[in-house]
Amino acid sequence: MNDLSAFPITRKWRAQHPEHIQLYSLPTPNGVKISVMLEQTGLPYEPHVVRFDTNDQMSPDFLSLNPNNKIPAILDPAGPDGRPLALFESGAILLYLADKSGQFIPKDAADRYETIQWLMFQIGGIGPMFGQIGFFNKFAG
Ligand SMILES: N[C@@H](CCC(=O)N[C@@H](CS)C(=O)NCC(=O)O)C(=O)O
Repeated sequence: MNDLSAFPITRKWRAQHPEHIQLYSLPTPNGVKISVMLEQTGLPYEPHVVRFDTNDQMSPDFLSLNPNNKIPAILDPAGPDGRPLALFESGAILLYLADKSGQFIPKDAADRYETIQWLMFQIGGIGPMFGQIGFFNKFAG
């Protein structure tokens, strides 16, 4: 049973597959990071387009999930403890998906923090013109 009705964002962007991760995004540099991660991990997801030309990101339904009016954002019906989890900020979402899938992030604590270090470097130092997926790939395979 995946009841996402408590999340107002699902009123504007209806879930056809409420058992899948709901992705609210657009193919911008920050948006594609999450699409690539979802494709690479194989986690099932349902994409929803947040259109900037109609200011979808400013709509009350979108702001209910991310009050900072930015894509990407996700809603996972099967988050920690089996409860739904809503997340925004590409770095937080990438970490969550890495942990959930057990891919692209090492289990060893030192290697894990090194990966997070480069993730933060990308977010804070390089900005939205690069995707940070490459830093996770260092530990892929
Ligand atoms: N720090 C955020 C930045 C997200 C961001 O800047 N998203 C842009 C598109 S790449 C956006 O949604 N802009 C819409 C707006 O500001 O109204 C993240 O990493 O997720």
